[in-house]
Amino acid sequence: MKQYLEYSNEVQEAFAAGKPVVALESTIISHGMPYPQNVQTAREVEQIIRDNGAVPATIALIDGKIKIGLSDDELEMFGNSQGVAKASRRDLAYLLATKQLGATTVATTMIAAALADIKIFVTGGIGGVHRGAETTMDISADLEELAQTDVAVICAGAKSILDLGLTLEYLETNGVPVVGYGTDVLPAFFTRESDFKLNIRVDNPETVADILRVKWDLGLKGGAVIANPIPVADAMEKSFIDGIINTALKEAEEQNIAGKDVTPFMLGKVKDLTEGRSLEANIALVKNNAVVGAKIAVAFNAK
Ligand code: PSU
Ligand code: MN
Repeated sequence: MKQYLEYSNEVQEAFAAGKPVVALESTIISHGMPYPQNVQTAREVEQIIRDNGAVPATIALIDGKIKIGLSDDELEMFGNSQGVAKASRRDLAYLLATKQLGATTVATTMIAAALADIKIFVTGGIGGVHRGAETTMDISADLEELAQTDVAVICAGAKSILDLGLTLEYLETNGVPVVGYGTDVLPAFFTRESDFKLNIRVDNPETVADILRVKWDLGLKGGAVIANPIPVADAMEKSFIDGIINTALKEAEEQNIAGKDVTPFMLGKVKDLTEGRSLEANIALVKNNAVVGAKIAVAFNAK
């Protein structure tokens, strides 16, 4: 297995020194944001993680290897490449065997992090159960991964392009803890709140680390969702973003968008329809998650 993993110098040194490491995904770079904001944001997020006492490991598939940490040149090349494949669990072996550039989703980043023994992973939002899933069966592989792979995902909840209620039901069925970080309700990515109450609220990184430790000590397989609301100053108006999402959903249906293209299509449409405001919110919430994720990694590492 080790032959497929390649570590950056920084990550290697972090492991040798026993420092906490935080995984970062790369679909957000290739499919979630346009160049050059994607590379700039990725760099800034990495620096925030360093500033908060942990070491960043951005994960991507390059030349037949699962990269655990990218060099500056690799990040630039990756963020500026056209046609990077979106790599979910099903695509991983194919993309490595054929040495293609692959962007890791939440699911695949969790797989890679677990292989590298990284327990804490920061991103923007997770995939989930799509609206209309009762007929399309479109349920993100992210949820199945959370059910089985021991990595905690710090995110700003999930976008209401999804059916948030069904997403929570799915996570509950699969025994995945959803921790509200300083919130009693599931955050909805662009907004701090949704109609869905959570049953775990934690207000500090140490308690999150304690929960993760106990869960995995008990052999309770699977991940956890740490849902951290977007900062107040960056949050969008609920009625505004709901309207945009409904328009985007209609367009996706009219254009028969399906399968792995649904989420990137929706993300792109929402960005266009908000004239870039959603991109700013997206960048702000990922940075906010990086602060919290690094603190959780530090606390987890101290146990
Ligand atoms: N949601 C976001 N931003 C993202 C994604 C989801 O708000 O960038 C990306 C993540 O990489 C996530 C993937 O793992 O989309 C989910 O894709 P799908 O719904 O096809 O499983
Ligand atoms: Mn899907």
